[in-house]
Amino acid sequence: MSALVKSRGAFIVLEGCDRVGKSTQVLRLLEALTEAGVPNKVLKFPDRTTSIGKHIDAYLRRKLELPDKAVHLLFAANRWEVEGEMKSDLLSGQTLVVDRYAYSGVAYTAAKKVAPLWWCKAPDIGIPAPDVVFYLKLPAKVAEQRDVYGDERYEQVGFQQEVEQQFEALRGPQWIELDASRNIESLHKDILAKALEVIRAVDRQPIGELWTDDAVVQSSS
Ligand code: T5A
Repeated sequence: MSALVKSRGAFIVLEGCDRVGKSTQVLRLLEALTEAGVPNKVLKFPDRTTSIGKHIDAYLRRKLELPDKAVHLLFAANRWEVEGEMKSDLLSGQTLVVDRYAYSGVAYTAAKKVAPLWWCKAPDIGIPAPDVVFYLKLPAKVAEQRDVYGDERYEQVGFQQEVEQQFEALRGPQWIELDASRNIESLHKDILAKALEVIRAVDRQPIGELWTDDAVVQSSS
């Protein structure tokens, strides 16, 4: 159930495959929103600082082996552990700028082909839904040329191509796809303009919940 509120912050997510430029754009957006006087907070998933996040970090750096389904649930738990805080931040008028979210959770596990799509979505059902998702799209072979590529578990071109296909299947009405091969400033200008539009528009809208009405999830139950 969604709470009707008088005034709240916007929930903005940046998504995409590895090294497409999400963190760079999150930082630019944070600077611009702060300069514009918009109260804001940045979150990044996975949050590697929590006890769950430390296990995820070790897994990504190949220091720890875990079954695919177990690590999927850890990524989801890592979001649920801050769900209450996210809602109260939004309701108090703070705009959240979030570097990866549940879409990454689904896309990376679905790309491994270890579970059906409904199973991948299930642990995140009901988590706050973003007001806008900026999806940065870049061919994996271009991302591979960016620095420090290949250090972590999923940074392999073939796997990233699978992940990209899964992201495409998750597109919703709140998605905005951007060509991530463009230069940093031109991407930033487009993201900022749309973000400010969304911040103005969500003011009196309730916070949504992710995948509660999803057709894939409904058809499995
Ligand atoms: N994962 C995550 C799951 O499996 N399940 C989940 O539920 C979640 C949440 C860690 C991994 O975890 C997986 C997905 C990931 O494999 P991460 O820590 O976010 O996720 O890892 P990355 O996506 O690899 O994050 P990075 O910070 O490494 O990449 P970014 O943020 O996409 O890219 P960024 O901004 O750091 O830029 C990379 C390089 O490109 C340059 C930058 O200067 C930098 O050198 N760059 C550009 N160059 C040219 N043109 C542009 N427009 C550029 N923008 C940036």
